[in-house]
Amino acid sequence: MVALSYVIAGSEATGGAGLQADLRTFQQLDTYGVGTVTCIVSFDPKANWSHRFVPVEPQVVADQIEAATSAYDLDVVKIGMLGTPATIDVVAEALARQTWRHIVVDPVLICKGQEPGAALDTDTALRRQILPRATVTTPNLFEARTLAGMADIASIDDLIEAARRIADLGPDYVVVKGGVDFPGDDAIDVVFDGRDAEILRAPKVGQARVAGAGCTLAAAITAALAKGSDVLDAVRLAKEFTTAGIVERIGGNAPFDTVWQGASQTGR
Ligand code: PXL
Repeated sequence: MVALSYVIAGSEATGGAGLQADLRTFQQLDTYGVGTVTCIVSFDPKANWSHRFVPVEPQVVADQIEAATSAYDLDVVKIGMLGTPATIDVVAEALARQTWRHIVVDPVLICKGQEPGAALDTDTALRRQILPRATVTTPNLFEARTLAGMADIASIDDLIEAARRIADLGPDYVVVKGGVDFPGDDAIDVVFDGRDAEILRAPKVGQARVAGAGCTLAAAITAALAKGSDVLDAVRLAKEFTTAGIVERIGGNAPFDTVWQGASQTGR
């Protein structure tokens, strides 16, 4: 039978990030995608494409999780944007209700549409209630600085130190993504397994951020794990998959391009 990949995340209305990117990634990697929507983000083209954010009622999130986990024996899940402390309570309870082979947490911390006070509560809840359950977490540079409490991450040693500190919060594996903002010509990711760090490199594809790259990477890790990969192989495959999708990125009328998940034969 085909492997099942599950995601609990937000909808992003242009389709470039969030659940839409996750489900395309799951499909492209030959897994059956099941999704639970936590919130709806609709960028506002009249206001510089800023985020408009609407949470889904926590009970409706709980209902979706009940439907998904009752219909299928899901054991590998990706957690994307959760959005509010109330949603985090519901998701943390659901994660505690069964055993999971893997929980991949993309620690999406700040959404510009949220008021800063609420966002801080959400960050704290994510750190306390979700991150300790992660088998893999995939912070970007900004999220790594916040979670590790480091003002600056500018060298590979800093990336490793950040990964170490985040591993102390509970996750078994930490993937810190350097991305375009990290100095140098390569997109560098550090994979830390609690003992050793492996450095993954690929030449940067330009200097502009591409929307959906973080979502796609974590979703590709999830799909590879669902199919039985070990974590290091899953991260390596996910990086290749995401890099190919950035090379073949899709542009429209928004001021950012998005990853094309159909670009790669990696992992198929
Ligand atoms: O890329 C982070 C992200 C994740 N999930 C949703 C988003 C975004 C960024 O816009 O909207 C739903």
